[in-house]
Amino acid sequence: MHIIQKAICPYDCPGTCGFLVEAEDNTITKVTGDPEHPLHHGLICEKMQHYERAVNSPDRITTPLKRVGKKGEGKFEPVSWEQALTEITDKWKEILAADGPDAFIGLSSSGTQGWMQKSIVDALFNKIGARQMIMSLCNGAKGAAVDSLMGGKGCLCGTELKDSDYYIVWGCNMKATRLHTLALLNQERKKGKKVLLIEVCAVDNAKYCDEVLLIRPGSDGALALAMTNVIAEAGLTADEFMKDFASGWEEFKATLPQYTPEWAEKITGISADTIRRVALEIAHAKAPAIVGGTGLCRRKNGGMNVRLSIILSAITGGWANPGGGYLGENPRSGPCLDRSMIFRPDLRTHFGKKANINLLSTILADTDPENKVKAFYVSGGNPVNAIHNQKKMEEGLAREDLFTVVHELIHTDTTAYADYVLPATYSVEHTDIYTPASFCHISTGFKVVDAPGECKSNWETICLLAEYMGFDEEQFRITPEEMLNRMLDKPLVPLCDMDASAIETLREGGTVALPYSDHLHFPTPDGKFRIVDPTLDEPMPRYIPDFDDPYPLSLTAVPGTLSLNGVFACRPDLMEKRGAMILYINPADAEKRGIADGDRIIVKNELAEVPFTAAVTDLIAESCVGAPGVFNKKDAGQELLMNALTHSRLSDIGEGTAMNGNHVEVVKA
Ligand SMILES: Nc1nc2c(c(=O)[nH]1)N[C@H]1C(S)=C(S)[C@@H](COP(=O)(O)OP(=O)(O)OC[C@H]3O[C@@H](n4cnc5c(=O)[nH]c(N)nc54)[C@H](O)[C@@H]3O)O[C@H]1N2
Ligand SMILES: Nc1nc2c(c(=O)[nH]1)N[C@H]1C(S)=C(S)[C@@H](COP(=O)(O)OP(=O)(O)OC[C@H]3O[C@@H](n4cnc5c(=O)[nH]c(N)nc54)[C@H](O)[C@@H]3O)O[C@H]1N2
Ligand SMILES: [Mo]
Repeated sequence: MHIIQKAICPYDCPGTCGFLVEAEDNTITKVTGDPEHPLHHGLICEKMQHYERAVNSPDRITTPLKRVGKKGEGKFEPVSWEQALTEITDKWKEILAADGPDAFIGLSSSGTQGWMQKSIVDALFNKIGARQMIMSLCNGAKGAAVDSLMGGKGCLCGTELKDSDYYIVWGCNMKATRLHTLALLNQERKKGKKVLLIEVCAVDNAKYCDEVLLIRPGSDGALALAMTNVIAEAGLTADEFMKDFASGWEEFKATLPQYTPEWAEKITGISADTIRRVALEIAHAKAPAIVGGTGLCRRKNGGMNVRLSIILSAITGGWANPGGGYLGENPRSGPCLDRSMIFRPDLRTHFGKKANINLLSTILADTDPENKVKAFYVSGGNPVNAIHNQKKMEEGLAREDLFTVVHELIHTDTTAYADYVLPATYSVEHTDIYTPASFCHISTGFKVVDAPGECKSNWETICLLAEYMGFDEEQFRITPEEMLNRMLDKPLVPLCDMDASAIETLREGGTVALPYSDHLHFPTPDGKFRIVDPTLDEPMPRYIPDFDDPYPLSLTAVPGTLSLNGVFACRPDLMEKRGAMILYINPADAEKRGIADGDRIIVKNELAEVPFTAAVTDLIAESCVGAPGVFNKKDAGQELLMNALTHSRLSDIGEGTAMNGNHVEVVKA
């Protein structure tokens, strides 16, 4: 039988794209963009164009597996679900009885962004009372900056950018992570609107922008302060507007004169003349918009960098005009459905230790009897390849007294350490709800085909584990389709105010556009844009530097255009096209070290020495080196990867990742 069905991309991009799946006799044959998607109109990325190659991959795990070799060796034998479930839950019961729930860590990571399949895993962790995870690996500091300034609401939606008249793409690789925004900006550029890129690594995006400011890593706060000062000095700030809109503007304005363009030139490497010129361009725009990525927030000073960039976007009053503002995250005007019906915070009775995902390697390697983790459950995650400090991560995972279960689609360098591996499903094999980080829409996608072999979705797997644990909550006995119906029976604002056809669309599988949020009033204590925030350690925005490490080059993670973290490692076509593990380095930094394009190099710091191939380019800032993509050991052809060089350290606010705040030296191999 031939069918065509609407589906939604489950991955962790800011867009949740819509696509059409064609299937023949229960096998996916083709994937194309959904031209009826109300916001993306059928544009999908190169990775998803052949999603069927991932779903039909011969490398999929299709039965439960039990470890037979040493930890890390990746040797398994197939076992039945019944055996796996019995042995896993017997072990969990033993650990919980002997060591209590703090000995249990559960990681429901970025594999799928679907509400059902992601949050049901958290429901089980809540019921067990597992350590409470702080999931701040993407953009903890950026989220905290948006919370501080705007009470977490009021960002632009991606489609509002059509009305902006000046674009500042700030620390965001649009080509990799925001294809729809790139397409929209390409269109608007043709009308004469300017796109300015502020980047440490402009390799992928320079050609789509009118001007690139290559900035020294982590110095964005200084640039924003100097531009704000130039605009204030020129008398171009909208002081009357700011009085109503913001709190703390006059106090902050009084601090600005010290931040001259000459001061910022020394810190940022951008000339004082350029800073003046660009600041005045921004001041004269009616509705300037910042497209704010995560790059500048993944640092010790990350939250401060983001606060200062958002403040700059507001001071000329552009937020009052359509298209003016900050595109960051969570632009919606309300939660629209009650997600807690799935993750069930009310099931938690033990509120013990917390665990920050950025510190996971240190936590797993800790052998102090008071802190030791004994059980680790991973769903949709790959800590060995993707999380900081690879050597320590493997040291922890190799512990004989750590019982690890990984629910996965394919073998990764993390499954190699598992005691049991359980076979998971692709998004087209289960039902889910999706909301994007940077647009105002909500979608549902229903199961299209049956999963191969004995694969089970996160939902089915968690329900079985709950049953074997003896948990009798009804939550663990219903289907995701039933849960979806229950949630749609009780829609929240703004969905409940919408036409009944919106709910119908979601019941059938499709996308509903939600209203934009209010960009002038915020759920902060006084309803205003909070420039000075007394609840923070640094209430008054000012310049603070990044980590001061003993190595000269700042190592930055650049998102791979042909991968999404480790997710597309199952696609040999994409991995071959991507090629070897390269490191972008500026010609001046390369020359100093006698390095030429294509040379084998060693990148080192206090944590590790990792081989790369040098890609010399003047599109990366001096004193910065950039490593695109997340690799696994097989594709890289080596044991140590980029995250062997990244410390487990946190940003200034939001307990966020400081993935880009690491320093290295580079030498010829
Ligand atoms: N193709 C693809 N898409 C992805 C991903 C992927 O790996 N590949 N990952 C997904 C995930 S999990 C996430 S969280 C999102 C992230 O997506 P976004 O939030 O949109 O951020 P990125 O596009 O990763 O932007 C990071 C950019 O910041 C730059 N940068 C780094 N440090 C600095 C700095 O100090 N100053 C400035 N000005 N720029 C800096 C980097 O060079 C990089 O280009 O993307 C998602 N989409
Ligand atoms: N060097 C470097 N490191 C990075 C980044 C970077 O750009 N460069 N990006 C960082 C960011 S922003 C993030 S969010 C993290 C991501 O870190 P992780 O979430 O730990 O890593 P992913 O590679 O996204 O792993 C997701 C895994 O989930 C599996 N999966 C997919 N769908 C499902 C499903 O439905 N069920 C189950 N059980 N499994 C599924 C996939 O096969 C994949 O192996 O990496 C971070 N680390
Ligand atoms: Mo992420």
